[in-house]
Amino acid sequence: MTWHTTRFQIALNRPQVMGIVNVTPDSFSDGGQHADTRRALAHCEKLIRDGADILDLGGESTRPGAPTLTVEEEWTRLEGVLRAALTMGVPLSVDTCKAEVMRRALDLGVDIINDIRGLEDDGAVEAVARHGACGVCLMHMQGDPATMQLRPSYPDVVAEVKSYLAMRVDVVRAAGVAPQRITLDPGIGFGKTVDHNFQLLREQDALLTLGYPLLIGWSRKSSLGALTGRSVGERLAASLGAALASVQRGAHIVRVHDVAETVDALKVWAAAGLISTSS
Ligand code: 9MG
Repeated sequence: MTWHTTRFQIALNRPQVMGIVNVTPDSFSDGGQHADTRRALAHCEKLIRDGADILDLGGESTRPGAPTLTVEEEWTRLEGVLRAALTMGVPLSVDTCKAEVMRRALDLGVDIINDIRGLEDDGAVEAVARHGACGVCLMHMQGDPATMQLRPSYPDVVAEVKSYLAMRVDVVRAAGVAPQRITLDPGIGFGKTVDHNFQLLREQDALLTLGYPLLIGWSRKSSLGALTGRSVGERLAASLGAALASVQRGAHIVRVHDVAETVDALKVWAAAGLISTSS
């Protein structure tokens, strides 16, 4: 299986580690946009040294209560980082929901659009389809980031996530996006309780039957805090456990903050013969 993206055909015969780069202002620094750009680029370089296969850059936080940005605000954060990171030799993903930000990023040459809204915003499907080659990650979310954790509810979370992702695949394929460009993501923590998230992990194989690579993000999420009683800064071990469990259950790409530790854990998992290198 390979994931076709703008510049790279990403082989998925071993799990890929997608490193998270938040291009958000540093609340402890008053150095302005240039300082934030420099800091984000230094983080990109670190994650690549740590073994990241893919970088995922986002300018707008998806945490409940985080402010929403205009296109110009989001693009001001992203543009300089994207231009420089495009020379770093690894596939570059942009985490955005806005069609105009997608268009601008794709015009610069980014490889992947990662959309927590499954390309539901006006013009998003068209932006990806028109490009002709970029990869795309379609994620499930119930509600929107501001309110999604107030009262998530499903008759059957796995069935609902699966049918939503199948429906979004139909939409993007009908717009002309080739299947090799698509990955799917159940959206751990996006409009889901702790039980919903762990049910999705236990029954992840139901999503694999859709026939697309799975990208999963458990890193530091609050369900791990609920399970372990740990604060966000103390969730490394739980994040590694969740990454390994999701890979064991067939995930192709794990989206993580702690790249070096995840790469090491996956090496041990592979040496133990627990990772199939054929599918
Ligand atoms: C942006 N973002 C935050 N969490 C995420 C997750 O679990 N998956 C994807 N694809 N994107 C995410």
